[in-house]
Amino acid sequence: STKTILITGASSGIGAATARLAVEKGWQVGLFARSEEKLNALVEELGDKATALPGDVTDFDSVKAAMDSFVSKVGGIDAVYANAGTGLSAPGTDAGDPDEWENMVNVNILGVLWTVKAAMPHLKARKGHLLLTGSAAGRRHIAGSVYGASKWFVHGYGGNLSEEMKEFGGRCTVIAPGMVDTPFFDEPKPDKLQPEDIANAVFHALDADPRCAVNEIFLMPTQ
Ligand code: NJP
Repeated sequence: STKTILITGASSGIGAATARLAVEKGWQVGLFARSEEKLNALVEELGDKATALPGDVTDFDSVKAAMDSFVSKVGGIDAVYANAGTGLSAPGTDAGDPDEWENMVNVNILGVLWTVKAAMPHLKARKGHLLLTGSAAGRRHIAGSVYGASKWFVHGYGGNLSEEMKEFGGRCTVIAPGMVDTPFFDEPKPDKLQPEDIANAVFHALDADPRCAVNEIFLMPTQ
């Protein structure tokens, strides 16, 4: 039967590239993000295998409603990709902007928690697969990065979830990319990773034999 995946942060960059690859592979895809207009444009491009699910990851009820509405349309969820995230170059010292810190905590930490909580009943029902977008900055120490610290949370949480999800035969993968050429940056980055590279990594984890848990994928641009 047709596999299904719900992707957060699907309106651009890595999320949109993963949605395109999923549709190419015949999956039903739920596209979650705030910009309804961008999601509708993507559905227009991808056709009836895609469903726009506008919402905000910082609001648990919004994520839960989207999961429930996707399930009532496609029957269940095999995979959830918690990919929505925001990066601001906020210094971690007293020079940091408290509003930027709060926004990163809300989207990158709480947003992932709410997504996982809303996803879990559906993933349990199908021995499903959870994927999280972490970061190379969530695996190494770099200067000026409350962003990196929020991604260290994602790696810690995802690793623990890999253990907890064994209880029901589920799997969890954290993807740790270095710099990817997406609207995350104002300038194009043609030499860096492309969003399709991350989409391929997502499907490497999803397509792995059930005996194989791909817990973490670290990808860096060669340049
Ligand atoms: O960036 P971008 P990426 N509720 O800006 C959505 C991580 N990462 O693809 O809500 C729901 O194109 C936003 O949609 P909208 C990064 O930290 C990147 O590069 O409509 N959705 C958009 O679809 C992030 O976790 C690099 O504005 C919300 C998406 O998130 C992930 O990769 C390196 C939202 C962001 O797409 C995807 O980022 C790395 C909310 N409250 C990790 N707030 C890199 N690009 O170099 C935002 O290590 N979104």
